[in-house]
Amino acid sequence: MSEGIWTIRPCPHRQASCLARELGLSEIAASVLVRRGYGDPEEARAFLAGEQPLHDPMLLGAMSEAVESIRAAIAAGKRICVHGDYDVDGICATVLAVLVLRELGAEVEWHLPSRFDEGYGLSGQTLERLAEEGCGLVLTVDCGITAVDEVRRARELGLDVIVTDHHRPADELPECPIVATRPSDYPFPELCGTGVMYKLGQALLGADSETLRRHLDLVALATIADVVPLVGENRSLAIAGLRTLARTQKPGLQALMKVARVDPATVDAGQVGFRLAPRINAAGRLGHPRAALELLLTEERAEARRLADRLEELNRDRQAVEDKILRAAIAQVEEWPEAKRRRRAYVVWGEDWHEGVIGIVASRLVERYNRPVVLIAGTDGLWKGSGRSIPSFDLHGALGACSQFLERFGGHRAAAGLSIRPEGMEPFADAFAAQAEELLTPEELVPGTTVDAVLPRDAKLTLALCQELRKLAPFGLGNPDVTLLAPGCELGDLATVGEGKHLRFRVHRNGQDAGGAIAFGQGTKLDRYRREGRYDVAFRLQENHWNGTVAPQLVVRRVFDTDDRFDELYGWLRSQWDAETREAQAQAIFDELEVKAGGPKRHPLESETFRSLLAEPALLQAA
Ligand SMILES: [Mn+2]
Repeated sequence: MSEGIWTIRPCPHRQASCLARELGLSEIAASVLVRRGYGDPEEARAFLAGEQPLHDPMLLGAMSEAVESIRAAIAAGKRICVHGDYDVDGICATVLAVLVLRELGAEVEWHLPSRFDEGYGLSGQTLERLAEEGCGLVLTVDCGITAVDEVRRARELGLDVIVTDHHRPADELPECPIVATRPSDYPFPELCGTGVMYKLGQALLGADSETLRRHLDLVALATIADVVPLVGENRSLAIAGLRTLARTQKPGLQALMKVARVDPATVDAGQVGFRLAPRINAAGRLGHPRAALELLLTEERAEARRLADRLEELNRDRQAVEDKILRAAIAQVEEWPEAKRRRRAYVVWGEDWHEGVIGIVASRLVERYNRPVVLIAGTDGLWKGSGRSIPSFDLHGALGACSQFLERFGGHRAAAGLSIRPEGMEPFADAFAAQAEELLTPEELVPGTTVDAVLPRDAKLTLALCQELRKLAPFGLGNPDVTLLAPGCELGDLATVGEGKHLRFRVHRNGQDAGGAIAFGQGTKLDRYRREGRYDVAFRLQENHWNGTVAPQLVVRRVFDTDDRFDELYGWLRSQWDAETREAQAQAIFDELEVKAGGPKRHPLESETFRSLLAEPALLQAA
């Protein structure tokens, strides 16, 4: 399997050196910050401290109108129903809204739709039931922005509605107060649904409300789980929220961390994303999300334990269902004739697949095949599909182009859902592949690795560097974990671990041991790496606690073969350093690296000119 290519953004090194001096950082950490757009010392300091500005909640949509009608409803003794969604963001936003409204003395109930009978968003039926039961105001969270007809119907029934949401609006908006990131002049439109609800909470309880700050744990969970960019206000909310989560008083979150084996003291974005969020989502994937909401809301320890155990069980079931579908989908693709496997986008379906997990399986297949994938599950009547894409392909746009075969579709660039008649599947698969054929180049199907810094030859991988890079956390969309590249390594003591699944080895550079490495899921590559040779290792640096000791460890992302021509080109560059008159290309490389005698050393792979000469040696001879 191809390791693809790696790329690196340019870095004005003088700026990095200056930043390193100003903030007392290493050159490596400073260059990562510069490459991520935090070259200005003040901005970098604010970024590291997680002190991005929190904006005025009143700027968000029709905030004052929403606040007024909530206050009026409470004063009139109207019952308020919070209407959420079945995923982590929708559930956390519902819990937060209930807690804020209770704080204001409101009579509150909640409603979460089921993925299976009602589906996403507001339904007319639910609103009719609420009106009948004497509810006076519906507050939507994490949904509602496209519910134009439903809101109209609600008002006919005498039900007031306030929509809070962060999804993309359609051309027409519901006729009611809307607190949403779009359309709005709000300076940071990337909040998740719970983030939007938090701003409404600030408008109702005051920006410095102690109560609200206690519930930042919910905001951190949702912000990380909903995969919104972890920059700007989201970064501040996630950092403050993770701290709140570490000492949360919610019995449900304490119990959930216990069953998920997460140490509250060191909980981070990775543990939220990979351990806590899947358990909260499991209820809604396999059935009704109620158990997850009750867990977050309960004040009873015994009930919290019971619900956490229930989610643990559901999550195990979810995992089993997911593994089964994943294996079946891979088996299908492997059996396809060569021509079909060469398609640039895949549509795969199964009659007995569970529609609650096809989205996660589609993501796994995108990782595996590096192309857009739509997975379709058979149900009575219309079949349901879920697609995931690669960055260069607009999935929602492509579905639009194939819409003649679809009954319904919706979503965005990276992820979308659809429903389809069984007989429409073959022609849809052909049309979808044809779209990808037209829009995707073969290069775009090659996995790319973005490198944040190339290690100089004498760089040491120390615990201090680990700790420095960890200051950039929490990592996620918009702020990925830092990827370093150690070029020209030899790999020693290779062994598989975890029943052959993973690979463990030691990395040697320039004849010195640079550290222990673990490559998750790469056990099958044992023989490839056993070959004599040199490798460029892309990895993230992690503190590894083991047996009472702590040491830096390389968590390997990809291993590339070192270019055969590297030594020759490097030899030429070295001779040019001492030459009386330098060739123009050599001078260009020295200028890009901004190296000078006695200054910080930089690896030539950080120079674009050097990399292009390596890729095309003819360019050097031509000069
Ligand atoms: Mn959401």
